[in-house]
Amino acid sequence: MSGFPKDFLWGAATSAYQIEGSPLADGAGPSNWHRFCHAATAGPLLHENGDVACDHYHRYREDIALMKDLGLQAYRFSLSWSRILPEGRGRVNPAGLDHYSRLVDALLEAGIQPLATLYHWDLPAALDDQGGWLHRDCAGWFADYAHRVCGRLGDRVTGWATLNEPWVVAHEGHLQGTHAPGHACPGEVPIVSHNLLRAHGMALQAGRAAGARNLGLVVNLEPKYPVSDRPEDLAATRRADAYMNRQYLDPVFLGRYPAELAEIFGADWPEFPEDDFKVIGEPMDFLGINYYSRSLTRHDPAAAFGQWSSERHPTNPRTDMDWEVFPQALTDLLVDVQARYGEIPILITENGAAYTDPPSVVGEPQDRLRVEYLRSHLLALREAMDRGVDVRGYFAWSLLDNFEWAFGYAKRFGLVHVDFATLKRTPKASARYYSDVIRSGGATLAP
Ligand code: IFM
Repeated sequence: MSGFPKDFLWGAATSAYQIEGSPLADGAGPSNWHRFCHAATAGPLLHENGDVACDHYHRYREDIALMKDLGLQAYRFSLSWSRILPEGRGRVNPAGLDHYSRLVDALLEAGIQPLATLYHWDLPAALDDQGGWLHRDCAGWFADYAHRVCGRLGDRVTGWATLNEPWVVAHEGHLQGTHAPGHACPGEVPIVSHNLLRAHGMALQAGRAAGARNLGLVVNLEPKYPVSDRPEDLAATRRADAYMNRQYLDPVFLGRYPAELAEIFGADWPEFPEDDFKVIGEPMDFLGINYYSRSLTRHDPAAAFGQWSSERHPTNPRTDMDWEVFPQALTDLLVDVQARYGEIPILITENGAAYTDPPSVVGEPQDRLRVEYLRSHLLALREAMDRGVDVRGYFAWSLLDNFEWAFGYAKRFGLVHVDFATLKRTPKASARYYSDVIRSGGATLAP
């Protein structure tokens, strides 16, 4: 196997609501996640919220110093839409834009490339009141927001992701009800997904018109493997793959939805205007892929949705999310994506693992399982590159332990430990390990 190319980009990722805290500071409006967490009847399982999180809103300079110390070359963060447009559209809150402008300048001063995500799940509550992603106009509201942000930061931000993981927005927010806005209504899923994809295409156009360069979409891909060779398990696997993975990539690259979706949604599957697919298919500069795990699929006529059930391998190791550790699937999915959709520069925009770090007596937490997770996945990534996949960079999830949505603060994904009582940051062994990998250009990744 060859090493990583010299210009390969090494980074780490976070998102606004998960780390910033102070969600209403300096004129910001509430987001749907702020409201979801504070609702008496819904909200995260642990009844926690992002009010303080890692206080990155105030401590970003300290965090950038940490990134510099670790040798990160790029930092992927998201912008809070409702800090910038408190009502989601119309009036701009200059303090919100100024905050991100300072963040970007501080990153550039530290020699770190800023990669900004425009939407990582925190929708302005005022737009949620109007239907949120169920409202067809939400795509246009998002494009207006993209235009304003790209107009202000487009001269300095080196890469833009329009959306993070549209599948999670639709599935957790509208089918499972475990994420904001907390709906459990299967018929909403295709509408929300379609409006998110339209929003993505329109934001590409609006961002470019405002001067932004290097724009793409971030999807989370979870390869589906059948539990057996029985025809019904193979068909169920195709449905599960269409629902989670191809639902987003087929319209973007092939101009149509996978046929299995009509079968899955039945009478809830809408007719979409043909012209929408021109917008959705607006060419991208890169594809961002988040990879964590794979799942095994079984035909299951009793399943509440789609007639399949998902399983984890019974004996392979799992992370604290109960996600199977299976690096081979990262190689497989990258090879498959390139074969199905053609060559496009790919960034691994998230990859990482939640583990309860053993308490350290002195010094840094010895998170050996996370080190092994990173090592094995970087080797799997390099294998895909050796097989001809055009991967340009890798972002570990996450820089910091943070607010893991419905799981609150119980799941720790950070390379850097955060003591949520004192907010003290302590790099873990995985941070040092990753730092060595970066400094050696991947050469320290012994197979
Ligand atoms: O924390 C999330 C992130 O917000 C989106 N991708 C998956 C991560 C781990 O669950």
